[in-house]
Amino acid sequence: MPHHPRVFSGTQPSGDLHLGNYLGAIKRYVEMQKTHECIYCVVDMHAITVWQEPDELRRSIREVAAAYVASGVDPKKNIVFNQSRVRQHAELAWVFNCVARMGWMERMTQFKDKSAGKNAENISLGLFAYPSLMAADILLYKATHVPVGDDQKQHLELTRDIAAKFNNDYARSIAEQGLEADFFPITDPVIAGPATRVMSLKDASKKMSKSDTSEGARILLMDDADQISKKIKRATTDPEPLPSEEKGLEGRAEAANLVGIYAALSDTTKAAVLAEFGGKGWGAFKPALADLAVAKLAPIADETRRLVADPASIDAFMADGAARAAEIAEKTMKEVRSIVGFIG
Ligand code: AQP
Repeated sequence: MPHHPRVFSGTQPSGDLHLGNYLGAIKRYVEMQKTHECIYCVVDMHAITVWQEPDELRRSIREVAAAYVASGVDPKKNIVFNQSRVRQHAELAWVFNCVARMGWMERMTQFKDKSAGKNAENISLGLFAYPSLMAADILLYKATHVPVGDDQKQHLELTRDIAAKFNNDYARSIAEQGLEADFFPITDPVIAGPATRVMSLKDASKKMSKSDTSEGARILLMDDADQISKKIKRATTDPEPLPSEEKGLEGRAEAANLVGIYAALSDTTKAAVLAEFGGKGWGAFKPALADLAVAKLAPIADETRRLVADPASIDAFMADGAARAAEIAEKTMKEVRSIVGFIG
């Protein structure tokens, strides 16, 4: 039997949300709730794989949950909660730590990047196990679709490998329990649209990221109009005018990035943006992009601020979401415990 279609995704409360998080993930969460049953998590357990000040973590958890809602996620129709509240995430992650192979984990490029250089001896064990916890987040809800940015593709492949190995290693036990042979679904990543990988405004060979030391490299969801305009104005570009067709963006990473951002913000395609701006210079395009970004982001920032001013209401919808999530999670964990051979 095919698995019931269900969407799961999450964002870390590990710093200020930026345009990449919004266009690559949160905006897509909003779109998918129109067609799917959705579970959106604030992944606080992932956040502590690198050090987080406890007060700052609390603030950030509420801000990310508020940003989901301010962007248009409906916490009544969907489930919105913070990960640590549903203990089964940690429990399933342990089982998956025993399913995943060291060789698989060692190939994860995000881990290799984050553990490279002088930090090598001082990184947490949790950072290495991060993708196994991510597989648990997704498979706990037997999610079939996961909207993410392009940087998460390899982690989604690992999730599929873990699901397949679990289904295979425990095939006999799964059958004995009277459960479907494809106990865990082979989840599809949903990486689509014109901005699956938003790049740094200062160096288009690097993705826009929370941990970039250059403030000017990223637009924050909470930036004001002035900051947004300045950052776009100072974004690195080449001297050529914009091409009229997408093919003309080849080899022009900065231009491709800004056109992709414009397309995603205005819910259109890069081709349509170039049909409008082809032949025009940056002096025309950058102010138009700045106006568009301000028009789209300012209402979200205002609404996020309004919501975080009342933390009790955020905690209330997260508690409600967690209770509904826990029901699904416990059903899966009960099955997993008996499949594995645990008693009780
Ligand atoms: N630049 C990006 N373009 C498109 N999507 C992106 N995402 C992140 N950066 C971009 C997507 O946002 C979602 C949440 O990401 P996360 O906070 O869980 O983790 P992250 O990828 O570690 O975020 P950062 O900002 O890149 O943090 P650092 O600097 O710590 O590495 C995911 O769906 C992600 O794909």
